[in-house]
Amino acid sequence: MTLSSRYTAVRAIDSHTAGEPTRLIIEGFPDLGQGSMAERKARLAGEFDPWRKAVILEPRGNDVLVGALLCTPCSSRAAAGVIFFNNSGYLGMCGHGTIGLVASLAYLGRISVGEHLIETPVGDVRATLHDDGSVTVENVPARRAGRQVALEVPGYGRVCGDIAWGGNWFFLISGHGLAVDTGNLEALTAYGWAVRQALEQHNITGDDGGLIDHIELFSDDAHADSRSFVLCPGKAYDRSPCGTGTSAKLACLAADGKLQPGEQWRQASVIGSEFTASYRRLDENQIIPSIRGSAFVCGDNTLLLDNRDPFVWGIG
Ligand code: PYC
Repeated sequence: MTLSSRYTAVRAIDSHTAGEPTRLIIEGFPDLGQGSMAERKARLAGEFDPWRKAVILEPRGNDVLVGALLCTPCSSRAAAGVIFFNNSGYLGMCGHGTIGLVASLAYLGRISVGEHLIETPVGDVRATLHDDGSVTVENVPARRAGRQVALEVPGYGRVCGDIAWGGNWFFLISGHGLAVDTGNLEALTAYGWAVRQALEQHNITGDDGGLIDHIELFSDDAHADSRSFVLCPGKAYDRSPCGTGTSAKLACLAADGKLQPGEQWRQASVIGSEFTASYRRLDENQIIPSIRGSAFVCGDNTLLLDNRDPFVWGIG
């Protein structure tokens, strides 16, 4: 394709995993050097953040979209490196995004059925592409850092939840009294956002001082073991059951002795899509979660950045 010098082209493979979209950037972003994924993420955030906004925000993207920048890995044993981002910033890991990455690499003919090592800013993960196209992600170690932490939330009163790491930090709440249902999204979002702000106001963080920027609300489900609503950092809700959120949930179930190593857990999302999950124990405090789900490629796009466009770097 020949483009006038007005345009910069960015090639993106779009997919969705259990309803949650991933935009995999495979060409056109600035060179971030040869450092670790954590170092490249810091460089992207510090020097080239407008590129994140250009591909994620309107008019090219939307608040729900999660971006994944495909990177050459540091290790020759790895199939890929990846940096995840969204409408408000950067993620440590992303479970649905890793499933989308693997489905997209398979679509491109770059990987085949089998196990693949993938480097992320918070550690290496193993992804297995199965014959039926589904993907299992063996995530970074997950742990519960706080049990039934009490919090005063303006407008809602005392709220208790667990704090857990699953590749991002989560606050997990069960006794909230809200219907986890697509008919109740506004109330779920308002509640989740109020909890998120209260956590920040009270300086309640992960055990490494990390911001707790994902809120998970659970309820029973007619088919799965549990149904969840996950509020993401930029106030959009996850259409999938959230891979890192399901990992955090497994860490809490393991810590409470409610799920044994190798036992299967079916986690449904608020829209009714599902991941199946299990874990193996790493040590007394940490587990290695495995999350299985399916992604579908839905676009093979060339995004154009026009230097005459007043909204070339996104709106907002
Ligand atoms: O699947 O881990 C996940 C995720 C994080 C944010 C949106 N999805």
